[in-house]
Amino acid sequence: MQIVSAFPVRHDWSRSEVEDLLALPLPDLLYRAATAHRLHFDPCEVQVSTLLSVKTGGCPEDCSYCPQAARYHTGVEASKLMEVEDVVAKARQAKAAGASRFCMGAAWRSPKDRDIPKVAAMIREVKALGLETCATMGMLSGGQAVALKEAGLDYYNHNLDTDPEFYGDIIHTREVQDRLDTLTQVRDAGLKTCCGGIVGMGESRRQRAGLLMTLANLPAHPDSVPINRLVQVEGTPLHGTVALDPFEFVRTIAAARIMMPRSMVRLSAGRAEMSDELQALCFSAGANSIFYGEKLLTTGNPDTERDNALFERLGLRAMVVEEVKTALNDVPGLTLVGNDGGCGSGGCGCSGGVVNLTIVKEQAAGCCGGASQRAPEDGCGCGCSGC
Ligand code: SAM
Ligand code: DTB
Ligand code: SF4
Repeated sequence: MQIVSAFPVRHDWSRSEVEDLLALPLPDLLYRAATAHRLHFDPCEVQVSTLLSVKTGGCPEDCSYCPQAARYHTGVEASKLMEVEDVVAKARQAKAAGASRFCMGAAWRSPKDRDIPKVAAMIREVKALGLETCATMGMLSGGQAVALKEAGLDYYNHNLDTDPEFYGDIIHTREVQDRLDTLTQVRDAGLKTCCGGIVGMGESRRQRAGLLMTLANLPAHPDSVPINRLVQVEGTPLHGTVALDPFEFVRTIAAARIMMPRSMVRLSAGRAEMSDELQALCFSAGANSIFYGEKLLTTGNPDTERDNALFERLGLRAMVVEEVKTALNDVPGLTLVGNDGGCGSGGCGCSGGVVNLTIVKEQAAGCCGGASQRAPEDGCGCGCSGC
């Protein structure tokens, strides 16, 4: 029996292929993304991370979107690296509120070696609470990445932020290659990578395709892919940028899900300005991670009551710990089978799906194997007795 997956993990995407994906009719794009999502995850589970700015403002970089760049007048006051016990107290609160991962952010171009012991102590103590740990602190040397790993760091967030072709329009104080070099140090140290970008910075769809292509063609797909919608902050050069069509944002999430099917796709910054309906579309398009808690780093996030109510209304559950589901191909009794133009059972009369795939699970006589992809309790809809 030929075993295939309609969503192989690929690292050879071309820009035009991604543009074609982004240009699909929305129902087709959402169907493909939702199918990819279900192959690797429970679509009703959302991983929940909480962010804390452990060193705020005063950053020497000139990222045009960022309220923490010292050169812009955004009202963000620079502060020193927080004390370890204050960080741990915040992490304890985040855990009690239901977060499974705690992400510590610092407004640095890169940490100084002298900062590493204190950051390592924060990581060790947060990890000891039973939380997954993540840090985002700018560029790292190989030695710094190893030191953070040894302290118990699970993830390092370092975004590519935008299409390499658009990068020079947004940031002038570093090159894309600097970001790629840090990602290499992070992977080489055995850390998991969290890497994504921002949309809504005035980029074209072609440039959104370029960002997704670059992320998916990294040597390993990032374990987490944050898709941020630009939070427009007064005083930053990007304040006043024409707002992105919300459906373009949904398309970006869906394409990320299809292209990086085993990664957590995070509906990241910008949720405070999104309607519940837009967020619901994003979850349906394959987003399965959020930042939870009233604040991101310096800007607002939906309050926890609003998020709890949203999860309740949508029937979503928070993952207790991030537990990336085993690929279906690894589950005993379950096989992915190529399915050209029909469900493969023969004579059941169904037309097959848009996605060239049948999931066969210890197939009962007369069953089409669930090719119609409906929920099992509804029956497969092909006239057999149900899958
Ligand atoms: N300084 C480090 C760095 O740049 O990697 C870590 C902190 S930086 C604030 C982390 C990420 O926040 C950036 O890569 C960017 O994707 C995101 N970010 C910053 N300002 C944002 C904004 N106004 N809207 C959306 N995302 C933003
Ligand atoms: C990411 O991709 N987005 C988060 C996290 N990683 C560090 C940060 C969003 C920051 C939004 C602007 C602010 O709050 O300062
Ligand atoms: Fe500094 Fe990071 Fe903000 Fe850029 S995004 S200005 S590097 S804190």
